Amino acid sequence: MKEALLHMLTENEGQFVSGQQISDKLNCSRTAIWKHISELRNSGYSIEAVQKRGYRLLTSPDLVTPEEVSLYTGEGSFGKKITFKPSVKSTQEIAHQLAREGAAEGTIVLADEQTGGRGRLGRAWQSPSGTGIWMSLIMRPNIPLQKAPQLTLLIAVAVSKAIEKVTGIEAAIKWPNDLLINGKKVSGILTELQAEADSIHSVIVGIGMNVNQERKHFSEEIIDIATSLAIEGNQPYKRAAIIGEVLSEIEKLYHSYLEDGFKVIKLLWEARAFSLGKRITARSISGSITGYAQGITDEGVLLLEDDNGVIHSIYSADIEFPSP
Ligand code: BT5
Repeated sequence: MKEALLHMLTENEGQFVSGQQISDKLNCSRTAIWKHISELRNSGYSIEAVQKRGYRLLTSPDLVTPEEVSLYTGEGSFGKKITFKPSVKSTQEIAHQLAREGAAEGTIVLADEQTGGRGRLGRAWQSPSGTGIWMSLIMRPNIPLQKAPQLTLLIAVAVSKAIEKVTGIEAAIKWPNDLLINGKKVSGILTELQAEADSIHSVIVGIGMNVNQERKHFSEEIIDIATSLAIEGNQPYKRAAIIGEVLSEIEKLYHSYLEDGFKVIKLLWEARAFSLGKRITARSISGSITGYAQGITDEGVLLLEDDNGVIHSIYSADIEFPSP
């Protein structure tokens, strides 16, 4: 009801919507409308109420609540089901639980703040309140296990496209999961699987994106390597609008991927890749290899040619750029 009311006010932003119109459309009493208007105001929406004219939405806050995000999720099925928590340890944990309980593909978990946000290999992901997008998406692709890394690349392309659409800024992809603007990390992706033998039950895609942080918000540890959309674009952005765009790009690419395979995604990925053709060091638990990044395979594996001309397939690693 609150969500439907907000939809009505937003569709008519800046215009009055009468109490009668609202109660006709939403089939509710004037008292119920007033209660929801008060709740919206308490959440930061500025709504004018004028006798005989009705209600008018003046400004809305930068929230990632279901009612705000649903204004931007469009017709697709990704983001139709939203679980929102003001503060959580990690949205991944909640999404894993929901996936085990049978949550539908496209379900998302959002938090305003994560107190134990995680990156790959047990690393931490800084997720302060009110500034970024901390989201987990449940996917249930019917693909063999070894093709799962393709999904990380698909998500990276989608996030890069969404950033470009909303801000006009190009975000390059550093294999496999970093999005960089001017060489600094603006977003990271964590893909985790629930699978057995060769079958995938679900893929939990964690997307972290720095949106409205200023430089002073970053800790010492990441201040030299991190950036935000607001820093790069010199203006604040609405997180809910970006979430809507990210989900819509993911859903479009995902349908194309399920119908036509990885080829198109591969081309899009390569066009945005930051590390291809560059001299890199791939560091993993089994050691490190330095050489030139040649490209990715149809499976999404990185090919690295070392100084002896041997080509290595890199499945999982951190990429660094060695000093010459
Ligand atoms: C990643 O890991 O880049 C994946 C990050 C995924 C975060 C999302 S948020 C929603 C969901 N819930 C979670 O708990 N996680 C996912 P990795 O490639 O391992 O990068 C981690 C490294 O990035 C850290 O060791 C820091 O150096 C750096 N880092 C940490 N926080 C950052 C931030 N906010 N912005 C940029 N860099 C950061």
